[in-house]
Amino acid sequence: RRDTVDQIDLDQWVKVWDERRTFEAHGLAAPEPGHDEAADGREKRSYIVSMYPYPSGDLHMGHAEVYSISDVIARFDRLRGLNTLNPIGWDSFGLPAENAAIKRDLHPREWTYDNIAVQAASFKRLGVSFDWRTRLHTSDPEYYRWNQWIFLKLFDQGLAYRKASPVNWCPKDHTVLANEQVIQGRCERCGTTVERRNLTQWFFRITDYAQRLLDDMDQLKGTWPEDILAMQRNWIGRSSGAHVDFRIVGRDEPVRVFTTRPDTLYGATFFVVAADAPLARELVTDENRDALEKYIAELGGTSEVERLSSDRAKTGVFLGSYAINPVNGEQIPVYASDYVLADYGTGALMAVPAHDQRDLDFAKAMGLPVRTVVDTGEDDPAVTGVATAARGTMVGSGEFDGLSSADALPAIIGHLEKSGVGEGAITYRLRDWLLSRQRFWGTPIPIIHCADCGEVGVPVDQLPVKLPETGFSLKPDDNQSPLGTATEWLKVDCPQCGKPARRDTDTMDTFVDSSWYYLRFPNPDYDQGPFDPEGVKRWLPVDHYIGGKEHANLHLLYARFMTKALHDAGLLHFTEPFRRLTNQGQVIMDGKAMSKSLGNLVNLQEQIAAYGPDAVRVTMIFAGPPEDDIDWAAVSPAGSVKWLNRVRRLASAVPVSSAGSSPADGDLAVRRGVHRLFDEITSKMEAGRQNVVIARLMELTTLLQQAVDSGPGAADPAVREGVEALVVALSCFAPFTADDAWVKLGHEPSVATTTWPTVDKTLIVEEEVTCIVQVNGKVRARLQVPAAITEDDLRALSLEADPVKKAIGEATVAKVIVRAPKLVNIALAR
Ligand code: ANZ
Ligand code: ZN
Repeated sequence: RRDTVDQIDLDQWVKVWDERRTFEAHGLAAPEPGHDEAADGREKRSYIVSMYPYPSGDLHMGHAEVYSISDVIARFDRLRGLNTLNPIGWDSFGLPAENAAIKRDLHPREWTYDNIAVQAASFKRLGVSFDWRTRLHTSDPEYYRWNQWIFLKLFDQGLAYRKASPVNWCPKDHTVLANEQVIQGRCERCGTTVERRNLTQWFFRITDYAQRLLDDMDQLKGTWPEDILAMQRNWIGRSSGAHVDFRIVGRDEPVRVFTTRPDTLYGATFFVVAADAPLARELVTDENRDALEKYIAELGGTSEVERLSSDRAKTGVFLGSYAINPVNGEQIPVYASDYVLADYGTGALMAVPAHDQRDLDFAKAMGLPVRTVVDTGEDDPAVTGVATAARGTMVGSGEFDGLSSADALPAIIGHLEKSGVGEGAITYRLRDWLLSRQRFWGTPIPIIHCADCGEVGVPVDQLPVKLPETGFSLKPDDNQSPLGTATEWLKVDCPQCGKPARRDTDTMDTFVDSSWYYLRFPNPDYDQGPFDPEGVKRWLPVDHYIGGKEHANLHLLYARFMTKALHDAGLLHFTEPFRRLTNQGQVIMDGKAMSKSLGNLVNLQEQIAAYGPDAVRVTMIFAGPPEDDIDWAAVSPAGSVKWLNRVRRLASAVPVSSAGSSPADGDLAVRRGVHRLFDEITSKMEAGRQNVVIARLMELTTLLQQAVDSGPGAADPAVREGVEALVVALSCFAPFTADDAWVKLGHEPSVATTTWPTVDKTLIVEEEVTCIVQVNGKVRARLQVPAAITEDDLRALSLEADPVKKAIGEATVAKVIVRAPKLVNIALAR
């Protein structure tokens, strides 16, 4: 196999790197024997993790992007002298393998491991600098055994539990779906209308960690993208307010509601419970039971976002019962509706239509009264149909009248607490993590159900509970868990009493696998626990995590939770797993996401065949900042090929005889140019501005070509110095081309084992000029500025200069005219 453009033997290079173990970290779980790491610098480590792939087929363009970006980071760190670990594994449990298995009547294992082999070969062909010793597959019993171990650890600590709860159910894929997998009432994968079912499911108690998940984001400020932090904050959704107990006429037990506006308590004119919560059936009177059942049957399939949307027409049924407002004894009617969520707050609310839009819409739909209790100065919501949510002055609220609503809020909470009918409260939108899946290709939940002893954990010395060889071929319309059909596998004696019992037939959400995989890479064969404590101490937390934005909520939240839970179990020394996070954009085509149905898929292997792996990688990086989407229709892999060939010709032009010459003997102007550019390349690299680095490397190529053609010539030591620097930096992006050029320059491979060139600062002292700053035509300051200063920088600098500030005084600046670098004119408004 040859580079189609200019004959680089790619396979040969892959072989060289493998044989020389070029990309292996120095010591995985422990230092290599005979190394005093403090002395040889290997103590300075860097752990770069890209979100591991799902083996859905061969690598696609999206994979090429994320691994190109993370590989640049890893290669740069290695060249900077950091002992760098860049691991690879596969997220190899999951639904597509199972669907493929059902279709072809082969065990899901076949499809999965075939695809892994294909992807592994493609990674090598792309020249990604993984340390292959870290390789793991989550579907290996040696891996999922530890999912089970961790599950049992959480189970023992009360962090894993089972409860019945309404869930989204896809009747075609035959599984529970998370809320975010339901798009407009349909299954994200197959488009089937989702049903609501009440199932008994396993949960992790992530809500116990809600506040810590919020608080610990302080550790991530500045190193995680702001929007991701905002999304996490939103997802956790902290609200503060009060719990209030409403008695129900004719019932002993009160019903508790959560409200963020206890100051509006006197304005509650009705009461609503979630139609799909058991409470609705408890509160309904006999006359209204049929109506409720009919309403419930019509629900199903509506996503939470839609249910909460204020655009949606409100529906509901009267339950025939009445709730008593604890502050004024008023009896208000109780309704059931789907705009109240069963699993938020308490699944019930006091409705204040004057001040809450959804309540107002419901009141209008049902003809219920609207009573203003906070005067905001706006028009009457009963007339306008627009609820007034602002703060204001209390009215119609008994002893609290005349107070500002801000003062009334704590006063009413105090009143509730004194009377024993409520208290200040904080709720989180975050729910417990539903991890049960009724699918085959996942980690069996290591629980045994015994008629006498209940839920009993499988003793750890009996782990792993391996998947049976049968059960995967269950058709999606068969109405049970696939593992439930493995009749022999199911039967087991209770570990506590020895009587015949039954294994749990659910498997785990694959987000369990990915919540801790980065802990296992330093020693993927470790068999004394899920991860090697020495390896973890050595590499964790992850220095830089790279992956898609689609994981902004769940995966990252689950990984953060798991880290904290394992920390609390005494197994980890840190509480946040990822120090720094980068989310790459998507690869799109003509402005649209690539998809089979749109017919705009770009095939990675075809791109590699046409342009070579290096050009594909360079094109990915050069297309824009890592965070931005790449429109493959707007880029030019052919242009990248041309540039790479120019670099190779340049390297060939430099005579081998100049190897080892002293750069100090080189042409000064060329050296200045090279060092100035390389200084910028280094700082942009540190800042993660990879696309800008490529642009500067292209400039450097041109500069050096000119030096060869019309400057001091190819044999000048300054040219060699520049070309070597170019090739070293290039190795981060185009490893095949760089090593080929490195050898042409007369060196031993691999360029990846050299070091990042250092910039001689004395060569890049900037030229300075004097800039005159005028205010209304009078010279107020003379500033020494770099000759290359930008307009924006110069404007800012001038406005900050003390004499200029003084001259401006209280006046308003009307106009600033900047003629960089020598003149700034400031005009004041009169
Ligand atoms: C009375 C009230 C008056 C409310 C008012 C708001 C404004 P956040 O802010 O998102 O936490 N609520 C309570 N439980 C609910 C549930 N299970 N499903 C849907 N809505 C529920 O929302 C809290 C507010 O949403 C609560 O405060 C409650 O309405 C409603 F002028 O109580 B409020
Ligand atoms: Zn038992």
